Amino acid sequence: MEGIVVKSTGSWIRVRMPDGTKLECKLKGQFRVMDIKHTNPVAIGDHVEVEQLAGDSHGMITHIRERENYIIRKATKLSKVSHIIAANLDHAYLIVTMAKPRTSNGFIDRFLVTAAGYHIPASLIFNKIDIYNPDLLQSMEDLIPIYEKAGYSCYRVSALRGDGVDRIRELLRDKVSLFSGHSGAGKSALIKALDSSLTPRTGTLSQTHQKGMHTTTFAEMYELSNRGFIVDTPGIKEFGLIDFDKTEIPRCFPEMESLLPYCQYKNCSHTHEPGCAVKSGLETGAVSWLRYNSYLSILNDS
Ligand SMILES: Nc1nc2c(ncn2[C@@H]2O[C@H](COP(=O)(O)OP(=O)(O)OP(=O)(O)O)[C@@H](O)[C@H]2O)c(=O)[nH]1
Ligand SMILES: [Mg+2]
Ligand SMILES: [Zn+2]
Repeated sequence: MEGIVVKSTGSWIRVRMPDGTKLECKLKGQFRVMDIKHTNPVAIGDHVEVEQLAGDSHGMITHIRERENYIIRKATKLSKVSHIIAANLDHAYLIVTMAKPRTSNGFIDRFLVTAAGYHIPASLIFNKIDIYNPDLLQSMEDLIPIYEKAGYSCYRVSALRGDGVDRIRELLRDKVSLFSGHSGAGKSALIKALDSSLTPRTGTLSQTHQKGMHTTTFAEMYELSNRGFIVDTPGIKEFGLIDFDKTEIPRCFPEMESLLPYCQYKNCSHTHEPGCAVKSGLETGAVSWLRYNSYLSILNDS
């Protein structure tokens, strides 16, 4: 029997079987040492073969199908082992908030670069539009065209009030999607709003800093009635880029990628070289300064 991993808390792995039931499984011993680079040999979204012996209430995972893609994060910037957040994704959504908590442009761009680096299409969901004052709404409306022009879809949503939720539900139909973002951005609340029969735990914000309290502690895949699967993930503070070659970074900015063949130098870093098409793109407006500054910052850290 083949199923999909929907939750993994260490020793137990929950697998959704083809009939929709969930089976708690263990890994057959040989996998534990198979992949020492990752802390988790099995990831949410993995397609696995499961064996269930007569009389056993749990199953044994005997085989993991090759992943079409996956998204990884490191425990810390310096750590050698990494954690596979999820595998076999059709799309990744970043839940962005202008306030409570604030999502910075740098964080948005690192998420988009990470998704591009793993070849996963990405979009932005601006949540909590019900609480923004005119200034914050204006900042959001200033930001959205910059991302749309770079090739990313943006959605305006209130998980609490319901604005834009029907649209998101349609986007998720028959797809496997991931929700990421800061703690408190409303990833779990949006899943609840998409389908009231789903009950991920949602948290409150800290009184002092208006930040989330890390309510979701393990990633979990939820299923909508339209056969959309969503991976709810724990909130993260920053996206550490993993195993990225500096020369790959410009390709992870779609609006820059199309200009790269026109740079005078093949190995142009788009920082100081003459005849740089990306820098000309800044003059014409094809590349925004906001995104270019993120590029420089990412280049600097990697
Ligand atoms: N006003 C308003 N509050 C919202 C909205 N979406 C979520 N919230 C609130 O924000 C708080 C955090 O929501 P969660 O869904 O737990 O946030 P999360 O992103 O899952 O956070 P972690 O699990 O900690 O990563 C809760 O108090 C929600 O009620 C929204 O659209 N508008
Ligand atoms: Mg959550
Ligand atoms: Zn260049």
